[in-house]
Amino acid sequence: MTKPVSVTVYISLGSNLEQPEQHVLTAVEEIADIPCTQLTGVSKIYRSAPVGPGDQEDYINAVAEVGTTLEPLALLDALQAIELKHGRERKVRWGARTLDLDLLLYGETTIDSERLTVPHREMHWRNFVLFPLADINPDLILPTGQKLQKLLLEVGNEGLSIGTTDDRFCTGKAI
Ligand code: A4P
Ligand code: MG
Repeated sequence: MTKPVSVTVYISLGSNLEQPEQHVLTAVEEIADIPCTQLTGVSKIYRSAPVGPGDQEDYINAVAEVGTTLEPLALLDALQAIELKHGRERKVRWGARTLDLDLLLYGETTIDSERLTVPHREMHWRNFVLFPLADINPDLILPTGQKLQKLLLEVGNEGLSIGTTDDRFCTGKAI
């Protein structure tokens, strides 16, 4: 039997309710525990101005890199199970949330199905996704052919700052 091939996947983490930093740090550990999946990188932890409706708190954001042999939908199931564990309620699109885990990139694969769009459709213009991604893989080229470095210049770092005093997540270069 041939061994399943491990795919490099990037997952974004976001939280702006109930001790958001704690939700994000715990979720990193839970992602590391997903079956058939190894955590291979974590960005610095960022604080970002909210994008979305109403008067929301700032978000804590980060990106994790994993190698996985899970198929995309099986991985999405695992990520949504972690969101539920954190008391995630889906009420308002882009509304406040205890934990949001988005599948940014699944290797070079492009997916456009009812449950899953990959690359994540908003990632190209969100500095709170692109800067953490660059902490892990600065030379990344997206499946669309876009260079991460070029996207970073386009989006700029407005509203974004380093969001933790936990020195495990403060080691990369300053933005
Ligand atoms: N879905 C499709 N593609 C994906 C994907 N690549 N990854 C589907 C994850 N899910 C994907 O998501 C709705 C459905 O999208 C899922 O059931 C899944 O089948 P959701 O998490 O329930 O809803 P949502 O998160 O409110 O909507 P959406 O459009 O996914 O929002 P985003 O893009 O996740 O944005 N501001 C700051 N500063 N920082 C943030 O992290 N996050 C958001 C949420 C808004 N504003 C923010 C931040
Ligand atoms: Mg989401």
